[in-house]
Amino acid sequence: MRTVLLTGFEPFAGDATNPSGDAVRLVADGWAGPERLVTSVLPVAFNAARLRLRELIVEHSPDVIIATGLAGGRAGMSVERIAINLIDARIPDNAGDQPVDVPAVPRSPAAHFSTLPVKSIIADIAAAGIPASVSHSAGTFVCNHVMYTALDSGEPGDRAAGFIHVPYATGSAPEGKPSLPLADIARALRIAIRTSLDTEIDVSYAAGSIW
Ligand code: PCA
Repeated sequence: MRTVLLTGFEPFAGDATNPSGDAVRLVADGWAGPERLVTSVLPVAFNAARLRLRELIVEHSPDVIIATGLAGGRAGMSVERIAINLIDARIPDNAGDQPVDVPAVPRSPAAHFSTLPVKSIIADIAAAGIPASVSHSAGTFVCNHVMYTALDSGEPGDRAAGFIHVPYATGSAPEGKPSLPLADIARALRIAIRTSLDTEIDVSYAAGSIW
C-alpha cells in the first residue's frame, strides 16, 4: 500500500492559528484511503522541523510527501517549484533561532526542484474552482527549509516530494489580506494528494512569470 506524508505547521509570528496545520487536520479526519495517510503538524523551528520530518520519512517511507505552510498575503494555493539551500530568517523561529545567510544543509546542492507534478496539481485544483498558481520561491524561512529537507532526503526517484503554500483562512486573515475558506484549502490539499498519486508524467503549459 502506498503511503502519503502530509505536513502543516503550528502558528508562528504571533498568529493565533496556522491554516496549513488546521487544513492538514481536516484532511486527516476525512481521509478514506485507499492509501495510507500520515499527517504531522511541524514546529516552526529550523532544527526541530528538519529533525521531525526526517524521523517521519525514516519511520514511514512515504511514496509522496506534501509539506504545506502559510504564505500570508498570497491569494491562492501556491505550489512551490524550487527549494534553495539557504536560510535567511527575517524573524526568529518559534525556538528563538534566527540564522542568517547559512546553508540549509552544508555541502548539499544549491537547490532542489519539486518532484511533485506541480502543473497537474495546479490545473486540477483550479478545475475545482480554487485559485492556484506556481511559485518560484518558497522564501528563506522554515517552509523553504522543510521543502529542501524533504527533497534532500533519500534517493531521487524514490518518491515525489514538494511543498504547497496556503493563503490565510477566511475568518482569521488580517484585515485586507486575501484568504480562502479553510474547507477549500483542505479540499485543494486532497486534490494535490490524489493528483500526486495518479500522475506519472506532469503536464506542460506556460505558467511562469516574467519577473
Ligand atoms: N510559514 C512559514 C513557516 C511556517 C509557515 O506556515 C514559511 O513560509 O516559511
